[in-house]
Amino acid sequence: MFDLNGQVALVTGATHGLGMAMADALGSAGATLVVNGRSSQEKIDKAVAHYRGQGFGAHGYRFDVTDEAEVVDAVEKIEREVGAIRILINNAGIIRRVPLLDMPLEEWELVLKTDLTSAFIMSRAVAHGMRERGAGKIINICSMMSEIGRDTVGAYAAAKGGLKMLTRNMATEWARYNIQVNGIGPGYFATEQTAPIRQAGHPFNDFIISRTPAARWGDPADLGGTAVFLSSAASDFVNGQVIYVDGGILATIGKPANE
Ligand code: GCO
Repeated sequence: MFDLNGQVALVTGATHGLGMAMADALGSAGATLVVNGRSSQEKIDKAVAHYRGQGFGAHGYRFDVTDEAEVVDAVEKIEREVGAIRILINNAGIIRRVPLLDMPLEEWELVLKTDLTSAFIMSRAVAHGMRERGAGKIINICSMMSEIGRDTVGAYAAAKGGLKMLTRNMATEWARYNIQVNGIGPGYFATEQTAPIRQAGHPFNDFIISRTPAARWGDPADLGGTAVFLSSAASDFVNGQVIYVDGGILATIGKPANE
């Protein structure tokens, strides 16, 4: 039930980080991978070589997930050149750590467009074909910030909170077409995005370790199993759920520093 052989999986933002880790897991389960990047063809080519180096079928396409015309063209090209997209993981995203009182409107709009509107654009572009074929899997990469906030990530939290509700509404409208739409909410993972707050001795690093019951940062490979589950027949009756892969941080208020 976890076999993805013969299925085409489009993972956005999979030239590095969590997207690459999830794509690796889907490739290991047999999926043919399609990865995208926005800017650097070199990065895309390097990522495709990484996947092909593991024996996975892999193809790279350069397009901007926030540009609907580019997305519609890319989906049409992918489905003509590689095959029908059965699995979409909306992973591409950015973060800007700026207090709300200081955040320029342009920055706010960039985060919302990249982290939330892109999922609407991408999912709608692939869902038409999934509805016609009577099957599909869409996974939106949410965040712990879909549930809680913290200083300086207000735009990101608003986008990720919206993405959780968009996931539920996509599930509401598309489950009848046998399209399962769900989310994954990563906790704190060791990636490029969190590198600035993971520096040894950085107060945030110590804080996260103390607030996480598993007492460690997530390893991107920790997301693979959940990504395969939500991409496979094992989740055919799962709709509108966000699975938090967070080491338990959302389950607890934490404990006093001296305990
Ligand atoms: C931050 C982090 C978080 C993580 C992740 C948590 O600045 O607090 O970047 O936002 O990236 O999204 O789920």
